[in-house]
Amino acid sequence: MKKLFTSVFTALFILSSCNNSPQKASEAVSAKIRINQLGYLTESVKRAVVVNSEAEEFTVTDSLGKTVFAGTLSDRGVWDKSGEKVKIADFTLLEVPGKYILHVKGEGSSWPFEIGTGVFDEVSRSSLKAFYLQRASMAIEEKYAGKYSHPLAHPDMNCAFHPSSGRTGGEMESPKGWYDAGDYNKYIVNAGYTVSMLLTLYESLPAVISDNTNIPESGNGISDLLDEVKYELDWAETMQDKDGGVFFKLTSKSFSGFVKPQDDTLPRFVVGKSTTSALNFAAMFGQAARVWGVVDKDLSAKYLAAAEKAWTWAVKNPAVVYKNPSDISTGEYGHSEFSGDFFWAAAQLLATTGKPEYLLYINKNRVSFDFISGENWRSYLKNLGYFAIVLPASKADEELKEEFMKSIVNEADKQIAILEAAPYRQPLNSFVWGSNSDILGLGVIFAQAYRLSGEKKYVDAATETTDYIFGKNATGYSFVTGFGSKTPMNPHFRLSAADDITEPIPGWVVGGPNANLNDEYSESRTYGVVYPEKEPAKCFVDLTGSYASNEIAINWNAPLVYMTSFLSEYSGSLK
Ligand code: 9MR
Ligand code: 9MR
Repeated sequence: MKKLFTSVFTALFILSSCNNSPQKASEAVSAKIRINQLGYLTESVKRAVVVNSEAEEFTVTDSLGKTVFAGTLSDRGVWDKSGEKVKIADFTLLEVPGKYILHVKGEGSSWPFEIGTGVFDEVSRSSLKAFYLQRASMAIEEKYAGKYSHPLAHPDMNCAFHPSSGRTGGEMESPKGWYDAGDYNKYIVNAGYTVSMLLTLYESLPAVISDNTNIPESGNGISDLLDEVKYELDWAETMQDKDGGVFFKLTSKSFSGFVKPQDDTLPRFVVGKSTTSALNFAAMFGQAARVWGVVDKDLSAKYLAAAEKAWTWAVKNPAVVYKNPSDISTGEYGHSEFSGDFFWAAAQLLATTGKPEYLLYINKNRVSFDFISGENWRSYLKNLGYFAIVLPASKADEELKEEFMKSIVNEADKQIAILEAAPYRQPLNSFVWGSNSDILGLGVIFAQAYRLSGEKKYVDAATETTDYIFGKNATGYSFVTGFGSKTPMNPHFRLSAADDITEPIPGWVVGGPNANLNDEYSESRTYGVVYPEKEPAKCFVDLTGSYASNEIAINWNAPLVYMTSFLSEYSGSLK
């Protein structure tokens, strides 16, 4: 492949000895150049976007200021979602590891970026470590957390049953688990997607997360990813009722203030019980039973029994919708169309057990594999079911595996066509609450298609999709805290807002552009924020008040861990 391009390469590649043009000290970083601020893998596609510019050329300089590459900007037309005239700078052929800056005459320079095989290694570890820092009910110690340490908070040892749980009076212990997001609550619906996405990463690329990410369980001989997931499962287990049903959430009655976790002393309740919480439980424990089957047989058997009890409950109670009772105002994760939830749980249980009853369910209730934007905690579940069926460890029959593989690859092809046609060369066209997790979820589809087909075009699509997250987007932000030059400094994140440290906890992707402006200021909603720009792909504001564009959440970070780990692994550098 490389040989084929030699002539183009020589034409574009200006050797440093012929043309030395060190960056002018006065040249400013241009907001019109949108680049992956972390960088590009050595042998991957490398593209940046330049907006609203009449320029036709670009150059790239190395760390000594020497021009090492020159190219033409290609016109991509106007993007209706951002209102910008878009051009693409393609420097794929620059394959020398190093630190670089891209320049557009008359506009300025890009943020610095790197080319190398290890570009995503640190963020892959950090985005998983973020989950450790999100743990409830234990002291987060300095030796693991550095300056982000804090004392034990939310022990959750005396949680009263709210009447909506179906129990009258009494309390239970419900410790451990991760805080859901910028708030300090714990929700079964959302834990399910998150656990399943992380376990899917583990099952697809088992060696990807080592046993040395510096968490308390590091060095125990088990991947830190599994240790981290188990901390959530330990909590989720407490949420199963004796009849197999599963309580919906463990929360205070309303959201706490922006206080340190140890200062949030609002009483916490066991709230609700729904078909969705039972199915989230059945799916995550059904999958965990498969994963722990090779790590710990007893635990695996216990997980499977719990999962099947929850499944049975859901089959008997197929239409129990969760709605916040009048005295509860924390997250609702509410929906009432459960076919995707059922399909996902049945697929996990089929992949783990091979039992005919789950196959029968799947065959009678096929839900198609496709990408739907928004609310990944419910819209993406069926896709996680497909990923389970096609795993090497899956006990589903070959015919079903074949069919599901085709569905995944076909959808990936459809999304590549969308990416190719989009001015920015990314596949998302709808920007709602958590849009960054939509982008990452699309990336996971490409990564799965690559696993199934071995075709490089899926890695390229995954790469360009990930570039969006790190800065090749209409806001110019690298959306992951602590990674890139222009990153969110004020996420809607209680742990970070209350910790007296300027830099937010690193490794979290924020929700991203949200054209629904759900938190915008109005006369009736005096706590809202003002969005400076209103084009859908630009509806983002780095303000603590913006919970609808700038919060962090476990279900948004799980696919970030997936994508950055996938690319690290692909480049061969992750140890
Ligand atoms: O802080 C809350 C955040 O974690 C949730 O995602 C969000 C939506 O449920 O709600 C936030 O809380 C806000 C509440 O809904 C309305 N009053 C202002 C609160 C934030 O300061
Ligand atoms: O991620 C959720 C998003 O899809 C919903 O539209 C939104 C409003 O219901 O709630 C989001 O979830 C929040 C949850 O309710 C409470 N914890 C913070 C979550 C992230 O904003």
